[in-house]
Amino acid sequence: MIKKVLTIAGSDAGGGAGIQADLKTFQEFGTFGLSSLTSILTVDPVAPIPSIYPIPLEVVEKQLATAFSGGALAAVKIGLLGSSDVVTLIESYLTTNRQTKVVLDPVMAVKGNNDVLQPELVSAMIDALIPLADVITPNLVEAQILSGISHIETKTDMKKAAQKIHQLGAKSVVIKGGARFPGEIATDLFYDGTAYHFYEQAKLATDTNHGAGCSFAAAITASLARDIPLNKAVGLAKNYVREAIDHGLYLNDFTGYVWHGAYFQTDTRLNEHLNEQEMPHE
Ligand code: PXL
Repeated sequence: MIKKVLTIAGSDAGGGAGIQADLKTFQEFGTFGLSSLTSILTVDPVAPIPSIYPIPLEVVEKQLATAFSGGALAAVKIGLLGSSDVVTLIESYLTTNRQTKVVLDPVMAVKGNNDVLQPELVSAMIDALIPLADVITPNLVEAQILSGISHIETKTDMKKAAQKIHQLGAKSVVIKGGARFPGEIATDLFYDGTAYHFYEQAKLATDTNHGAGCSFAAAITASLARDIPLNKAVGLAKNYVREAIDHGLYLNDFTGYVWHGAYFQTDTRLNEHLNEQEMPHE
């Protein structure tokens, strides 16, 4: 049976991050994607400034009721929330449905717009969602906020931060070093409460990386739904996102998105089937 995977997140009208990144990634990983939108994010056509429009709470609730109408899903990813009211709602759906395989991408800032960095949202996330998360996937900025370690600049700092975040109640922690981590190596750390695993690759020179964090967490979520062990899921997600960044595309002069079809070569798959087509008879 095809596994059903839900994303609870914001819509990125540009198509590279948020719900769009999640659904595209779920499909690439051979899972059936469902979505509950918490907000809609638009970008200014002439400047890299996003605006965030929250979805009314009752509409978020109706979407969650739809998504969970057949019971728990194979896995759930949580991304951009927008308000702390949504946190209580999500907590109640996850616990009522005894949802397992919950991946929390603790989105606290969107490039160019810090509106989501509300302190009450961060504390609601810590109180209600982190204890329900099987995996939490902070980037460096989010890891600094959650761990209270103000500068994460070395692998030792990363380990300390992962340990602190693990103490908040997430079963596993994956810190995304991303472009911000100093040096030439893109470094991610996976900590399951006992062992530390580093994933290291040379950084790419391209800046088509919008949507990388969402796609990474979505790839882990879909892999979990498919019963892939976490240590392999993280490595697969990293390779998937690396190819997506390497083959990214520009929406306009200032926003470069990752291409979700790169790793599994979606574009050439169609051609193979096209070649099998015979000319229709008259
Ligand atoms: O990458 C964080 C993020 C999360 N969710 C949505 C976004 C973005 C970044 O743009 O648009 C909807």
